[in-house]
Amino acid sequence: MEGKIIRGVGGFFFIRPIDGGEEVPCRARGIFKKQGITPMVGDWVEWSLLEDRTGVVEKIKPRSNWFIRPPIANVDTLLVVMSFHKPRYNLLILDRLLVMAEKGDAGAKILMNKVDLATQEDIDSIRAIYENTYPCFLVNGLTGEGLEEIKASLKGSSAALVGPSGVGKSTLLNDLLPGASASVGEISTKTERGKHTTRHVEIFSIQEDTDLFDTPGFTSFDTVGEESRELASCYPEMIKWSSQCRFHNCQHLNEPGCKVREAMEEGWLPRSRYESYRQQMDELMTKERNKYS
Ligand SMILES: Nc1nc2c(ncn2[C@@H]2O[C@H](COP(=O)(O)OP(=O)(O)OP(=O)(O)O)[C@@H](O)[C@H]2O)c(=O)[nH]1
Ligand SMILES: [Mg+2]
Ligand SMILES: [Zn+2]
Repeated sequence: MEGKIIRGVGGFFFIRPIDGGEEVPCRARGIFKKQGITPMVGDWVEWSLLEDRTGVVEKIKPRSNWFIRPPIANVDTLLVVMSFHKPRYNLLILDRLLVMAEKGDAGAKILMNKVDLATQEDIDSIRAIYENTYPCFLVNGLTGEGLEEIKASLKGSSAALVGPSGVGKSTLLNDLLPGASASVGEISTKTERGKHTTRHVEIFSIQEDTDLFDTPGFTSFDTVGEESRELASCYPEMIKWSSQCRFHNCQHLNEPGCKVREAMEEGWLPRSRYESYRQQMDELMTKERNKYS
């Protein structure tokens, strides 16, 4: 039988059978562990039913893509969620998540939530940075405002809500699927951060053929996976400048004749995007130095 893993808790993977019907708790065959493979939420699998009504995952189908943090597979679009306040958005984390989408060959949409707490200045500055590069939506989790268009655009695909704790991912899921009853947490009054309310990745079917992953938030974020020489290609708006740099292997740091830096200085490329690129480059190059020395 075939199905999709829609959550994993306590050693069980819950599978939604492809032909409908109740979800089935399954264990993974021991062979996966020996091969160092862990089934992931989002995996399409073959499974068989045991007498006690639990199942066994027999085979994992090839993934179209997958991510480590959060651990999710077969995702067409990352819905990168940030809030205007409580917690205040962090452009470096936002850019890291956009890089993650590019690296994983997923589309990305930016959902700026808690628009009720935004000033016009906040809205304008986010727009100025991203509007030419990524679809950017202003949403309100408390009222559901701004979600209709997003919902329509997701039809027939699978998308994941990702972003820091407390930005409102589970709230937005509940708006998109009344009845999902995903737990929603408070914001710490002291730190204005979320409290890690969502603990596990879980898939919800929000309309026909449309899966939405709710994922746990995080407070810190490390550069993962990518290599320094690939980073620039994960900034779509840099590509047209980088092809004009004097050196074909320009890393857009301090090289003479760097058109990317020039574009930033002349205001064509948002400064914050260039700065988050540099920050990640520093981290990746330090990592690579440590690895090869
Ligand atoms: N003012 C305001 N508050 C919101 C909005 N959307 C969500 N919230 C609140 O933000 C808090 C955190 O929401 P959650 O949905 O739990 O956030 P989360 O991103 O799922 O957090 P984790 O599960 O910890 O990763 C809750 O108190 C929500 O009521 C909004 O548009 N405006
Ligand atoms: Mg949550
Ligand atoms: Zn350059």
